[in-house]
Amino acid sequence: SADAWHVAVDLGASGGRVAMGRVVDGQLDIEMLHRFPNGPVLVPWRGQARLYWDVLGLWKEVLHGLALAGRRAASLGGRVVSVGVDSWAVDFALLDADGVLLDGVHHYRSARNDGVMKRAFETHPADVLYAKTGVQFLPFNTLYQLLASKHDAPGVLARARTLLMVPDLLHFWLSGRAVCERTNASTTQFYDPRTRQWSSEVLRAFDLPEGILPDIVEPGADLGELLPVIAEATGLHGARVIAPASHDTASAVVAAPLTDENAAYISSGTWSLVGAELSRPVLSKEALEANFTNEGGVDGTTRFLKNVMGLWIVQECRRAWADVDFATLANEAEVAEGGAIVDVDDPRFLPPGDDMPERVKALCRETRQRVPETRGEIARVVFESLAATYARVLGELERVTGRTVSTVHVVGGGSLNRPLCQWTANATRKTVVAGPIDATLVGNLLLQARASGTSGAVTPREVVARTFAVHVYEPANSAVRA
Ligand code: LFR
Repeated sequence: SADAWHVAVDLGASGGRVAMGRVVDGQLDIEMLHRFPNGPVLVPWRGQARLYWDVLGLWKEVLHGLALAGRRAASLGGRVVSVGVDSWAVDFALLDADGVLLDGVHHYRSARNDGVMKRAFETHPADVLYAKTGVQFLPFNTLYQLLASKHDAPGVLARARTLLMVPDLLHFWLSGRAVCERTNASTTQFYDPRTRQWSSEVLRAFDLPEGILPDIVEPGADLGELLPVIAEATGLHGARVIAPASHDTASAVVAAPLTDENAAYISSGTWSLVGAELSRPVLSKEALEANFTNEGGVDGTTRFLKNVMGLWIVQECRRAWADVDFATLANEAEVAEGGAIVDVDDPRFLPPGDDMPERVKALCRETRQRVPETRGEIARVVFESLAATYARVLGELERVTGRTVSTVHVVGGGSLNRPLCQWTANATRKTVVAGPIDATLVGNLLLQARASGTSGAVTPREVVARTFAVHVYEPANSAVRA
């Protein structure tokens, strides 16, 4: 309905955004209100580097964005009816018995996770863990981070009474309700996708306290009105807090205009999440060997996907290159000499660092390929390597699920990258449909609209199809092959 606005807070690893949106005649109308940077903060621990998120700094920007939303909606003769937060996954806050934040929120790229997953496998074989959780093995899954926390600072976990994922923490500060939203809970690796509950077995096996895990709520859950102090501070009187699909990737999948069950998606941002929407989890030996994850989607669906390192490598290179913008880099890459393909998922790419261009060059050198020198050449190696990896992962997806992928939907910031989309079409030999760009925000807004009953009978994907134009890329002849 025309005067009811929803506010989405969308936190990404490199920046956050606050936007408001409403559904009018089956189309989404979005107003971008506030953008702010995000990134790791270095804090030493016993002389070693540790990375945190500036969670209070983010919260301050969120409050500012909410105040802007209230004023803007009023100036349009409307009002804000709901607020919801999505963010990256796996990271969490621990609260004590008084609901006070303990220790801050660690960044998933922090060195405190080094070696933890490998040690965990010594006592709990990977295949057993996969059979119980169906989660891709990544060294920063919440499970390993909790073990790292226990190792570094045992007092923290001992005092913890509540674990909240990042969006859950903000929902708690907005509404006073401490719950875990399902799509993000499913990334922890102590959630069982079959029972759809926390996995007592896994928690017990690692001697982790199940009592700190709150109730799981569905995406779309109404968490009540904004706390009076927050309504006062932001001017949003009467607005409700509605949990969207709080894992950003789950929101992006809501906004991917998939038309049939053979359509695949790539949610392309800091990470590239390559996968399909399934009606149930796949915990087979083949899925384990391909190291796919079974994350929870909306309406009981499974996000069967794989994390690929993504545009992170280029984001870090940009810092070394005086923050040259993505469009310039894409143009330079398009005309640069290419040909070298590196393993973008090499663990050496995981930590932040000003030497990211050097890391790309070193991998080319090690594999006896032409070493890129210019910005454009380095970016081209990364983009072509991403495209080759997408092709390989989609091939694995087809093998494990027995489906033949018809179309690949690229959503998120990477959908703007023309050469990357074309090289993806070439490498996968599939039609690539690019857009929408702001998929995480759009999915967040549309789930709030559906839950509040302001979008009428149209489904979120129908709204996306009616609202956003897409760009289609057909495979062309190219050197890039799977
Ligand atoms: C993407 C994302 C991925 C998750 C990674 C780390 O923004 O949420 O889905 O694996 O960040 O949390």
